[in-house]
Amino acid sequence: MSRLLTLFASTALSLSFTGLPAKAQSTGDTSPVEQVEGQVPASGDEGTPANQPVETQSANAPDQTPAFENQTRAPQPSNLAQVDVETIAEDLPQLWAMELLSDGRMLVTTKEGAMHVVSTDGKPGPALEGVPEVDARGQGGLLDVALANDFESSNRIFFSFSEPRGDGGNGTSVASATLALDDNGGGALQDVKVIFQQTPSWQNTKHFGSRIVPTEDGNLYVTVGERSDPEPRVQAQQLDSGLGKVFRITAEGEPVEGNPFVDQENARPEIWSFGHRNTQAAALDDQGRFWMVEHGPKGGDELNRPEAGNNYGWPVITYGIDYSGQPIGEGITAQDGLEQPVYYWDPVIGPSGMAFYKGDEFADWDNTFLIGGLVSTGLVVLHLENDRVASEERIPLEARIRDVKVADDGAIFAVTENPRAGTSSIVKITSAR
Ligand SMILES: [Ca+2]
Repeated sequence: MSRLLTLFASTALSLSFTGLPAKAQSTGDTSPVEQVEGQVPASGDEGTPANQPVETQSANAPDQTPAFENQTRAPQPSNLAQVDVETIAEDLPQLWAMELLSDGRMLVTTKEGAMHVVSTDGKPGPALEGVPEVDARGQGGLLDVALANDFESSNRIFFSFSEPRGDGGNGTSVASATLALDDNGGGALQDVKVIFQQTPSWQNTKHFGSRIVPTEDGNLYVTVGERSDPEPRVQAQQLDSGLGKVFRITAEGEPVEGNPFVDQENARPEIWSFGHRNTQAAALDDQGRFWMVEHGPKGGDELNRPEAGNNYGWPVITYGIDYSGQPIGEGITAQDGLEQPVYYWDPVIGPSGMAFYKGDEFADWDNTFLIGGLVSTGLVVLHLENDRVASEERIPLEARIRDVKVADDGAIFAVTENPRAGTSSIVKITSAR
């Protein structure tokens, strides 16, 4: 079932989308129907030469100016990667997240609420037993999955999901479980325990986040959304609300000692940073520092490296505009006390899934972040220098990318999704030689 396709990052794909309006865009995190309507790949102009920005479409907010050089539209690197793309699994149910197991199998979550192990030849095993009920409407579902650092000995996993909380209300929750696999490709989650609940609950189907990033000391960064609607949106700025935050919790769901607001009254002790919109891409760098890419409004996706207690601005400052065409708030992009993003995209990439690249397969990609693009329909490769973006490269994959992982040998695995068909594929990306 393998298909091998060689892509040249800057030249290979001439994507034909005739009949679609040239500037149509959809956010990566709207409802499933909107997600695929009128979408134009933002994978860049395939004819753009090296050393020029890959993004050539008009900005949605052309009058906004970056706060520093290369905060947006950084040039492509001099050497553009050439990749081979091999489909290793297809016609899977629509997936949300993937973890690579040490034997080459893949642990995946489906948006509708199941967990499977996919064999090395691309076949999903029976649904694992013990997955709790999820609210899979809209953007909800079974979301991220992460292996504990001691997974090889403990079989412990963490996963996040849109938890039904009664009366149509819901919220993002994180659970831990022990993965007990059988010899038939299936198995069960045992000792399932909800360790953390984002509150307050809200009655809609939008902006659940979420990613779980285990740290070396056994704690977890957890990203969530601000539930999108005007009323909950502003709670991203409120320390007594769990909306629009990054949390740092222990493996038991407790606030980590040393969190910035543990001693502050009327503040949630689990909060690490705030003023975030909706984050579905997050990873540690090789120094163990936490980075993430959040979905912005129309033209406002942003890369941040959240530091303890800092305010990342949403919805007071942001790049881009509302999907209605109106400004967000006062339409400002900077304010004292609010952090600037390291980088932003206008138009958006629709970020989902993120990995720090380490490995021999792509020598030129040392010290890069790989980011899945729902809207850019490929991988975004950010080359870093001194914690800023030095160059941006795109690997078009002709599909919405939901998650990205790097294997020990440096090969890259990307999970695609097709919300209209309710299907996903897993592709393996290696260097073309
Ligand atoms: Ca921000």
